[in-house]
Amino acid sequence: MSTAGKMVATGLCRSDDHVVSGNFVTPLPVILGHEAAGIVESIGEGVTTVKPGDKVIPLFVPQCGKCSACKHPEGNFCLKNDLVMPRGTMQDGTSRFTCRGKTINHYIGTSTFSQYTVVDEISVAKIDAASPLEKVCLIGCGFTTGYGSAVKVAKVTPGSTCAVFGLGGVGLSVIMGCKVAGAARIIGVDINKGKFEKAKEVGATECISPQDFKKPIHEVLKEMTNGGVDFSFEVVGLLDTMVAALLCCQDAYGVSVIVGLPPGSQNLSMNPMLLLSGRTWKGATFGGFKSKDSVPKLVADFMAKKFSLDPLITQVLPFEKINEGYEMLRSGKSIRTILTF
Ligand code: COD
Ligand code: ZN
Ligand code: ZN
Repeated sequence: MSTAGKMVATGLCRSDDHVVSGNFVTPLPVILGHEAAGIVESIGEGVTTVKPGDKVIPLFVPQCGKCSACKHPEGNFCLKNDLVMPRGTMQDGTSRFTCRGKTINHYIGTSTFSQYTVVDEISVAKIDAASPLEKVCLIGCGFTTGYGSAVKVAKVTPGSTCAVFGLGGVGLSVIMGCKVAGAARIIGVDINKGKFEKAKEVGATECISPQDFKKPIHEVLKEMTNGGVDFSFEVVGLLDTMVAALLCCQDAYGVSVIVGLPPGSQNLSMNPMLLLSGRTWKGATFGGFKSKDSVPKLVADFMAKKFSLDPLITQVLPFEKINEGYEMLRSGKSIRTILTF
């Protein structure tokens, strides 16, 4: 049930870099890359949902449609994922990549840093034939992760107040989701003030840096919002900001969503009273969206101009300049670099 595809565009996401730095462990050697769009070249036996020539987006969270997570109306973390216990293979346990005779591992079912890749049918979605692949590739990870965290996981309500910690590509996408959901106040929080302008461009109503205050940032936010925000989002990937995000939401009804993943396998300790007062603490991968069902719909929403992806794209480079692209991400100078093949 495999699909071979020609890559057209791939985004540079933090998580690929987490493999390079050792913070996310997956079998090596590996072809990284998971935020992409391409065109189907050929299909294996039994494949029915895509055909050669289709424009597609690979899905780093698959949707098998049969497991308990896929069958539950709210679940999206398909049990066939290769994120929790990475095997670095196709679903059948094999690899389709070699280099000078040596087997190369797959990466979370996608491996998009390659001119061609092979994915399982449950790890690919067909999208609108008219869609610009060098933009909609972002729907394969960063955009959807952030946007879904607001509209699907938190279920942001019209007129509400939101706080977003971390204004990278994912945080900006959270802001876009809050805006589409009708939030009245969206407060961006980042230690890099260079991120504020873009955040405001996509919908933040105000931005603050924790470094400008003597008080802890959650206290500042509580004061700014008469007792706490309705929805908060942690989009940095640090334990401290996870706690700050939880603390800054309203004690009795605030909802806090963890989007970031801390380095290593760090644990948090927290006071249960923070939840007994009525808060909700949530988290999700890929914005809580069932991937194969939702990606085509998100592309349709993009084509209908419900949201723009342009603010997320700092630069488009040829594939060969991948290291230059990662240098920009590491130094905080870029939001997303798109590589084209
Ligand atoms: N307080 C506030 N902001 C901070 C702090 C802090 N203490 N420290 C850093 N920041 C800011 C940075 O200045 C930066 O602007 C922002 O936080 C982080 O942005 P980026 O550009 O580094 O990263 P993103 O937006 O591309 O991704 C961030 C995530 C945390 C979402 C990502 O790294 C992650 O953990 N993803 C979740 C795991 C996941 O879903 N993986 C599946 C495939 S991605
Ligand atoms: Zn499943
Ligand atoms: Zn990603």
